Amino acid sequence: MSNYHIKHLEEYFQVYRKSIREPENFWEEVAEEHFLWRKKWDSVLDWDFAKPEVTWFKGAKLNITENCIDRHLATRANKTAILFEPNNPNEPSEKITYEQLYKRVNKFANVLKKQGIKKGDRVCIYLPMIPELAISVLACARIGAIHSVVFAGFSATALTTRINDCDCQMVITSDGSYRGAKTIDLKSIVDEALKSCPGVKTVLVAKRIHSKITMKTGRDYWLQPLLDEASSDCNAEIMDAEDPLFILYTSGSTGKPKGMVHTTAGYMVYTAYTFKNVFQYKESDVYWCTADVGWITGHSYIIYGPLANGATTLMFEGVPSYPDFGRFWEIVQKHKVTQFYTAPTAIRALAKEGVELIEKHDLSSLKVLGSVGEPINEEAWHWYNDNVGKKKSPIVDTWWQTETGGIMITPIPFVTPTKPTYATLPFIGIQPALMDENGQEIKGNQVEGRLCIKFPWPSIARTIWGNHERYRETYFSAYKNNYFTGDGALRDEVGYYRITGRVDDVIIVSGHNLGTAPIEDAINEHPAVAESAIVGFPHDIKGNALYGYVILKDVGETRNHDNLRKEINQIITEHIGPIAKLDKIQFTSGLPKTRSGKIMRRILRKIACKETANLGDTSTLLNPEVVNEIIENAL
Ligand code: 7RM
Repeated sequence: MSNYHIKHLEEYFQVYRKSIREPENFWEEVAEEHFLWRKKWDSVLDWDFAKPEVTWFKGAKLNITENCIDRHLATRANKTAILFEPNNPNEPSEKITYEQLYKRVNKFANVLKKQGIKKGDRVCIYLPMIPELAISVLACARIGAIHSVVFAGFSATALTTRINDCDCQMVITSDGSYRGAKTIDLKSIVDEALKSCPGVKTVLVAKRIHSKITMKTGRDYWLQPLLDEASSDCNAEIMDAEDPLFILYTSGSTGKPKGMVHTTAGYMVYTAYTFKNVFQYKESDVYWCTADVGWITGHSYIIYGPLANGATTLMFEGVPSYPDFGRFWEIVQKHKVTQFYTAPTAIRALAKEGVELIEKHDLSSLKVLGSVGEPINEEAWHWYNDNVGKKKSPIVDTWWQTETGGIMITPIPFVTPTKPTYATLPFIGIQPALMDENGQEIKGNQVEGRLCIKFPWPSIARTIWGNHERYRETYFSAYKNNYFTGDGALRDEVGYYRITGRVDDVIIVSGHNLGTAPIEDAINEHPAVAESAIVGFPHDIKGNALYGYVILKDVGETRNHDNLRKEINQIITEHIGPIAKLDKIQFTSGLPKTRSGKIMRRILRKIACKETANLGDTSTLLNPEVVNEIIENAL
């Protein structure tokens, strides 16, 4: 029996049980039946969470692009693989068929080779949401180079850190990007970043906005002329199952960003299998995920998962508000989108604009709605369900992480009955556990705890680039023999999960994970700042916004505080990017600290959230008097 496509609840339970009782047999069958292997594996799974070490399909040989492109040519050569919708609605959309994708990826792969890129080399991709982004990702995979996509909203400093951390030899970028009514000068951000990246030998530049930019001789090349000369045949590099496919950076609660390493075979099998089931993808569907490829959602569910299933995946360059807040609905109507996958922050922003813009468009093609990135609040869930889904299209609230590679807890549409704000049941093969403060598993239903995963799944990140010890410490040290997610969750009376949010110092703002430490480090670079602490507070649209408490070096600082606030946000923009700007900045003479010198963020969080009635235990504070001062001046 093929378990590739689950259609009923009993089937879900049956397949789930099998995937837990006989995980190796289960994943072996999925891998065997649905993918193209150059050589089969010697063993399905080897693992030890104590080390930690996980390998799937050891000894197998394959290339993921043969699975995402070549094998579809026999039956889907003229089917649209990538449907590109530009920022400007008056510019035509572009359909790239599987056959065209094959040629364009091969040409690009040959350009990479000609520039000296080999298997195992790292290539940084810093591009807007244009076809070249997906094509360059696939071109790297074609020749076995490890791509490291950096979201094009990150600043030059953030780009420098990411390029240097994994020693990228090449950067692929564009002359600029369109974002709504704005244009962004990407190339000069790259130029700035590369001042401190001695390892980068080559920059390939795609033309998008036709702006005048400076090209550094011997380093920078326009992409198009190189593609024009390149052959459209390029043999796929035969990769080992566990060869790294990509690195993707995610912020941690402390220190520099973590370069999560995903490998080839397990990642492919899991993203393909989840895509098929979580979106109930059918051959003629048009699937649209609004994420940026700069995030894991774009890697797994714009590129690899959909293409591994021979799907049509829509790539949108623009923003939900341009030319107006009806743009998403206009696109759904224009392309008869069947699956629509977005983030709660976008849903809340759209809900605020009212339903008139929805009613002007025909959304009857929609079958499945998805949500990802942060907990979806009840109000947003109902608005999405009632107005976009017309109570007919199930919402799949998909919980997962950069580290998990693929969707972990989610309803299967038309299979799992949904429940507002609940991600519902673990996906096939996933074994969640809730833990108490003492590291013990909390069994039974109607309980709440810290969310762990007990058993490996094929797309778990294998390490942090260059720092395996940090990988162990971050994910495998808190709970013995478990992967710790950093999230809290509750399990209701029927066993459905609701993710309650981060339990560490990561704050999710508009669906972007932001660690507090790197933002504090940036603020502390301001010459007038002595110390700072960042917390999150609830925000109608962003989910959370950032509140900064700042101690100035000169307590009697006479300069205008509003100017200082602007300068602080400017520094944050330069170091991380505009997504990390603070909504509120309060200047204070001190921060509440424990005797061991730790800032008591719990108190600062309560003040920022205006929950000062009960501040909890403040007896261990070294300086309790500062709390009143902070409350009195709270913003
Ligand atoms: C896919 C992605 C991961 C963190 C994760 C959670 C939060 C993501 C949901 C969610 C509640 C969801 N990767 N998160 N999805 N919380 N419900 N459906 O977002 O690495 O960027 O973020 O996002 O806190 O740990 S990510």
